[in-house]
Amino acid sequence: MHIERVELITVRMPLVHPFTTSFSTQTERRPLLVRITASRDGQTVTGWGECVALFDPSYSPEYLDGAREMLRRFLVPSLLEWQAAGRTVTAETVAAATAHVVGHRMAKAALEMAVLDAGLRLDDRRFADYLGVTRAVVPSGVSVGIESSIPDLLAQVGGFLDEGYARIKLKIQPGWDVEPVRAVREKFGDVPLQVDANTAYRLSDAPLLRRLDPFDLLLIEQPLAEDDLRQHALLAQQIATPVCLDESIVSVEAAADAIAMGAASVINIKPGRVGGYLAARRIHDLAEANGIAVWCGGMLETGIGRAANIALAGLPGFTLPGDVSGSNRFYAQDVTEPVVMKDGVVAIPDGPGFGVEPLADVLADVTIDAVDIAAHRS
Ligand code: OSB
Ligand code: MG
Repeated sequence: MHIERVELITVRMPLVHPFTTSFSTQTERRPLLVRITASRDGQTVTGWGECVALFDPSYSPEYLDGAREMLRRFLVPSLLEWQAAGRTVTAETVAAATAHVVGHRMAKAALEMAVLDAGLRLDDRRFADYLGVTRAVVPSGVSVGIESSIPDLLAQVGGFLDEGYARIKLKIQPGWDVEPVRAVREKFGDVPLQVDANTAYRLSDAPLLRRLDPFDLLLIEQPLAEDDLRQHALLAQQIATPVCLDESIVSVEAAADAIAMGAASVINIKPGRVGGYLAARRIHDLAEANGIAVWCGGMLETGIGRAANIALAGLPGFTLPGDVSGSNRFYAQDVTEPVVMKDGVVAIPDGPGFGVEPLADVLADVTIDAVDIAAHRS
């Protein structure tokens, strides 16, 4: 394909309810969308990507303004230079075209994602078909933040269970762990339940974390620090709850190390965190070959990222429900037609590419910044 133009569109979206984790309280999200105009054989299409970096560098080193600057100053120019040198531009070549930039995987993932969507649209092909996914729907789980009281938490969880969500994930931190889990088990019984600590504990907390053993949780996500695979392996030997990694899995290599060390028996795959959907697919394949379950994580995506995640979650190794909830779990108004959760599942979109695009009037309303980069005609 020939890239004509790349736009970096920052949008502002209020959350329907504050989302508190061990690292922050969010009341709004500012996703960065990447719009690519690309052509081939006289046909011109628009491809969309979404950068999952949060506003602050609190979940990962990347953050909104840094990712936008990285794309504007380094990644997009590198891809355009690659193109000007006569090299092929496809989703499969974006990583090579930007390989001289160290790190910044979320920014790279957003660019690769937009190229992937554009390329699939030029081929009139669905992302799910590209992946070889044959399922039409995937189970939908929901991530529930830290609330100010147990009754508030039970009201939230009760609402999501009434809606039909297939699995509940509770955010935990020291002081908000055994009691909320016990309260949810006592009130709602044997529902599929897991917890996410976002690195809030230390290995010396193993005796405390062992108190979660009797609650038969599906998993505990990222209890310890991002860069401490070895201590996760030690913790896994001291608790019965399966250990799942999120923050630690920044690449295919990190996934291979974690599996080899016994640091994780489950992996949360977030395409943005690992550098894109192609790396995400490779981690899925690696995990499947090693008998490690995976599920699709979320980063409060708009309908764009949500649509792509839902297709990815259709791969056979995704044996646990993902954080792929309906748009209304976070947003009163999504930028796309809303993703709808019904009967515990969300449907893989039908159109070419990721099958969704922003609604022009909504996009205009929520856009707070736009950077426009034109390619030189060769
Ligand atoms: O740890 O999975 C996480 C949101 C932002 C940053 C990190 C995480 C999360 C979530 C929300 O848990 C998942 C979602 O988008 O539904
Ligand atoms: Mg997590």
